[in-house]
Amino acid sequence: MALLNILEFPDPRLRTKATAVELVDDKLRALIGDMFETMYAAPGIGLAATQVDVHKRLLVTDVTPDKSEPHALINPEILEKDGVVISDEGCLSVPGYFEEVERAEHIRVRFLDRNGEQKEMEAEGLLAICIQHEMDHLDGKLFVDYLSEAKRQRIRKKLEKGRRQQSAAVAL
Ligand code: GNR
Ligand code: NI
Repeated sequence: MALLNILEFPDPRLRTKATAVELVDDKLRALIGDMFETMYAAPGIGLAATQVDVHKRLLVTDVTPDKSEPHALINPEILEKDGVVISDEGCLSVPGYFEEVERAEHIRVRFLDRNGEQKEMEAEGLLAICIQHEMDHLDGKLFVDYLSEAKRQRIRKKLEKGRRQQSAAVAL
């Protein structure tokens, strides 16, 4: 297992649209293992392959505090959505920022599991929000895209400034 590097906004690679997984094999299962390890270490409640610079339609999530409900969703598709919820979202690719985003309250999703078997799952609450957030990543979309241009630019500038200061500190 290995920890993977997480791309950060405004890295243009986060804008890549992921393509469908063609084959669920041991290599993909190894990537899924590394993505869970990276997500739990962060710590985070979800991770999309896009964030680790793999442009395949694959996401992992576990919204429990005790790592008890890991889900790996391959080629996920939303079949139904209902209701509207607004909640504060964060993103491992936009570290340190939390802003309100509107999502469907309840979703039904079809996907392949890590054995390549087709499954359907209903989700609500934080799990539904997280799956929608991760599926956006697979289309090159970030939660900051729902904010005003001014807010998004402010976040980008602060992240870039923080990174410049970090590299200057490391050079000392
Ligand atoms: O860890 C995460 N927390 C979170 C909180 C509210 C809404 C969405 C998320 S997903 C995020 C991890 C991440 O960036 N996944 O792409
Ligand atoms: Ni994210």
